Amino acid sequence: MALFGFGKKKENEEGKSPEPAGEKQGFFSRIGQGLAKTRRLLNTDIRDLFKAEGRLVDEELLDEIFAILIQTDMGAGPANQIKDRIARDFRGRVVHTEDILKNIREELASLMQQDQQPIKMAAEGPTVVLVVGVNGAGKTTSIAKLTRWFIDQGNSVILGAGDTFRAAATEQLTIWAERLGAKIVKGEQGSDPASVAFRAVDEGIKENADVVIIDTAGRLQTQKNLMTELDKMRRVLGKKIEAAPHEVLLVLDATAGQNGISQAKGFSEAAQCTGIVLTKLDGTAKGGVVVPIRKAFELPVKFIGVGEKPEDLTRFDPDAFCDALFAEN
Ligand SMILES: Nc1nc2c(ncn2[C@@H]2O[C@H](COP(=O)(O)OP(=O)(O)OP(=O)(O)O)[C@@H](O)[C@H]2O)c(=O)[nH]1
Ligand SMILES: [Mg+2]
Repeated sequence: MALFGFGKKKENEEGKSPEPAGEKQGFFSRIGQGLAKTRRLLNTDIRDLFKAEGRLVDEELLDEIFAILIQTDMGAGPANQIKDRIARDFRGRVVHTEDILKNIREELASLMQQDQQPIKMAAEGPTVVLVVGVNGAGKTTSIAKLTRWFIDQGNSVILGAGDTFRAAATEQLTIWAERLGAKIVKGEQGSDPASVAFRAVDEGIKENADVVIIDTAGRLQTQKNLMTELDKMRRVLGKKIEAAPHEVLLVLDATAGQNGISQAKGFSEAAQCTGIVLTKLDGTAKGGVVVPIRKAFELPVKFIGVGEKPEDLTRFDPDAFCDALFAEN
């Protein structure tokens, strides 16, 4: 059950490999496309500052670079850090775009570094993943993507439709489950989500499933009763399997920018999250937001979402992420 790197892709229903040009190249083009908006700023806009013969690194250029960096939502501190490094290395010299881009890429990757923590898999029995976050962050879609990811790695998946608040939420997850070939455990609308979580893990044990992923309704940290409900879900899961939930993934919407981060910090602590799934990176030029997220949370960014389709998710790796941002088309 290898859960590292880019995964061992299986063939899809049509018998075609989804990444015919090779896994790594497929990863770059898919993620690169998904990150197009951020890439346009970091790669294209910075290139546009230079002429073929190069440009003198002076205050004007440094300020122009800073102005572009800041638009990615990386924060003023990190943008200054990158600017200072460029100044230190190149001030007073005529340089070419590639020198500067290499510099930015390296500095950015180092700002995003984190422990490479894969999904913590249970030693035996199903690995239980609870997925939490505010309304509309992309929880249910991310569960579809995670399901695809786990299945692609040879794992069987059972889903728990723990958002019993809205009938449409269960319907949405049921459609994904059918499409992806995963079993789903549901409850009546308005029923106790902890009971759905309990039954989902029960089913996972009976079916000898590798992974059980549980959806939850969107909530805010200020909604005390709903936060208590999450606690109850955790407790119930722990009764069934001692170490469960093995992962509590906090889904964050990248388009919410820095505001979203400060809100989510309290949430993450209250729900004892173990990792972040950063969604909607395709919809924003603010891909630099990974930097303040890394600063604010003592949690690794485990996955990123770059679209609405099940394949639009990848493990977050700072170097691969930066390579994709700076890759030439
Ligand atoms: N472009 C883009 N859209 C996404 C991504 N992830 C989710 N979405 C869209 O965001 C919207 C909300 O996604 P859901 O998965 O329903 O969000 P949720 O957190 O489950 O929402 P609630 O259950 O209502 O709290 C949907 O239209 C998704 O298609 C992503 O990575 N990129
Ligand atoms: Mg949902």
